[in-house]
Amino acid sequence: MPQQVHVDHALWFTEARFGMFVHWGLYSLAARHEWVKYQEEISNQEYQKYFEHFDPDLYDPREWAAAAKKAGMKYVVLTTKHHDGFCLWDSALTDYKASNTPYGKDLLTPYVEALREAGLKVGFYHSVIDWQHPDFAIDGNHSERNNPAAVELNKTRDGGNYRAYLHGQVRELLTNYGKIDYLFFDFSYPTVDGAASAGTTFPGKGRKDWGSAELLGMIRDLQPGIVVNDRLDVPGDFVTPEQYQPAGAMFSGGKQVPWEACQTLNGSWGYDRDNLDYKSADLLVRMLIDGVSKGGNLLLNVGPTARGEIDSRAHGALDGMGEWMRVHGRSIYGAGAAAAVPPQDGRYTRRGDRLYLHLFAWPFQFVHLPALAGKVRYAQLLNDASEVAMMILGPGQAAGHMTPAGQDAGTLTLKLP
Ligand code: FUL
Repeated sequence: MPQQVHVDHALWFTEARFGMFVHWGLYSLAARHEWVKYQEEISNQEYQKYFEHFDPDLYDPREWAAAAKKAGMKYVVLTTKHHDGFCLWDSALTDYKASNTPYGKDLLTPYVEALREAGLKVGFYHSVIDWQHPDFAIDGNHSERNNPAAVELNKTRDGGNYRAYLHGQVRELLTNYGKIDYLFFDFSYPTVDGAASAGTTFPGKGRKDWGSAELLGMIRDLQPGIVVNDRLDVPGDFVTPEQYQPAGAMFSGGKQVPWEACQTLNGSWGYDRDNLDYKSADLLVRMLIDGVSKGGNLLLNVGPTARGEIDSRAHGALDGMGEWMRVHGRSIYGAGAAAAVPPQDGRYTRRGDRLYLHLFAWPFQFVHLPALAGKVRYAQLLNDASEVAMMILGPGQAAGHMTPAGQDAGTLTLKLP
């Protein structure tokens, strides 16, 4: 059986397997991708209209928590600040925050309270990129990358000031909201020069120097139980492959660590009104199974609307997953990779002496599991605990006999001695 990799100080994380990512901020008003400021090169002045109209009257994080729970998720991760720099909490270090918009209030307190009430773990996402901060260097990943004044502007931008701001804000987040279980930083990258600023390197100004080791030290002091991802240029507790399903084990700093695939419902993280390209609940379930079968978690994203609601399309996907999780959750929570090689179009997950065989396609009437011949005590479908007959066909060959009973019945529980 492959070794199950976990975070030593936070077993809950790999037990949980399934969480909700929430991308929500000013870009939810533009409703066409969270990178809209960058993609359309919107100036701070033009982007200000979203700040002035930010008034999410339907914001009720208890509804988010209920939707996450119903879907079978165990934790939620909210964007405290995305790359546009807008802060959802009442930070003392900036005016660019929810409490200064027409909404006029901190959004994080009700969020953490709602999650705790629902028994969900509390996660924060925090962007180290900041297109609004006056000391954040303008480079090729910046919304102002083609600003003709970028080179001049950069001469006075001081990475040290930005670093102090970043550290100060993380301190606020980890001091003012009680116990925080999870932190997703996003993201450090190799130097990318913009068109106008090509060739500028900001010597001595600490460009993209997040002071990561010191920052991580502070985080561990403030929240010893927290799990932190690895997007700060230093090894983290876990890694966050983005919009793909890893093939197997993953590493950070040379050490095998838990991984969590973060995935969108429709390719955009922020609310994207006209994007109709939603993954089906069926596909999402397969992605979750696939991840767990390789030892990973799934962090599935929703992008609430500017009014603060998870829309019906996202609810549809979550509810569909919830239906599956209600009866199949025991093959997911606390489960991980198994040594056995699954049949075609199948995946194994394992928890203790239970081996779960998830069949993505019906193999007509029989599933052949030669490697398990004589090793299975009892076999049943997971959804209804109905028996699945087993036959030893010959040397080294075992078959489970199934009568297909509908698409719900795709998971077999194989009880091992
Ligand atoms: C990326 C970001 O740039 C996306 O907007 C999103 O937040 C994703 C989870 O991480 O790197």
